[in-house]
Amino acid sequence: MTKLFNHCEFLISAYKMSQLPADDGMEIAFAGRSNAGKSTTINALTNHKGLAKVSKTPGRTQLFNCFEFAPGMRLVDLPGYGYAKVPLKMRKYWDQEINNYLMKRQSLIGVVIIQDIRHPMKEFDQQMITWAFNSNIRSHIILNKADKLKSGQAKKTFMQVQKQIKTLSPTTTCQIFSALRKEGTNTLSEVLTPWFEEEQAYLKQN
Ligand SMILES: Nc1nc2c(ncn2[C@@H]2O[C@H](COP(=O)(O)OP(=O)(O)O)[C@@H](O)[C@H]2O)c(=O)[nH]1
Ligand SMILES: [Mg+2]
Repeated sequence: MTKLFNHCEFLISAYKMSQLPADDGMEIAFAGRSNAGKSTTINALTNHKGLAKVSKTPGRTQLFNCFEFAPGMRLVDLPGYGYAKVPLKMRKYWDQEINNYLMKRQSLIGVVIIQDIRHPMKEFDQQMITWAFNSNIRSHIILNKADKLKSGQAKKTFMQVQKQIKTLSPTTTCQIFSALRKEGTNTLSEVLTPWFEEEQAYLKQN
């Protein structure tokens, strides 16, 4: 197994799209509701405990946090979507900013959608899956915090979610995950590595 993500460095925290790194190369975005575990997942994947800031206060890290693991290859920790406890004005700003990012970012090659396995497939998650499919962007779902459930229960949810995904997007993949215990990181890496490889091969041909 190649360890593509093991030398990942923090690049920049952007408050707006214009502050993001130049829109070339390729990047994968980590999306999901606030507190689902986006930052913890990036830390588990990159094997770097303090890389992405894990927040004790949900909804606080409203920034695009960018990390680079090879020249021009980035992971982006998106702001949590639609968190109810931040002021409405701020929420609207961020929802709009995330939409902008998704619509305009040329270097975006895929999205990882992080969900709390105890609260899967909320409206935003479904929208993201459908949007990714319609936009020809790869997508992978992480059912995080599996350590909070008995394994039978986790598997049951996994099966149900898989069925539901199929109705929205036949290409979207899904896995059980625990960022806390780093369970599922190899699988995640095995899913994401070919995304970059495919894209590189495609870019070389064109
Ligand atoms: N039990 C458990 N807690 C987790 C897991 N992943 C993240 N958390 C906790 O959930 C909270 C939110 O995590 P964070 O990564 O900041 O979520 P984000 O807002 O999506 O970036 C933190 O208290 C984490 O420690 C997990 O796999 N299991
Ligand atoms: Mg975070």
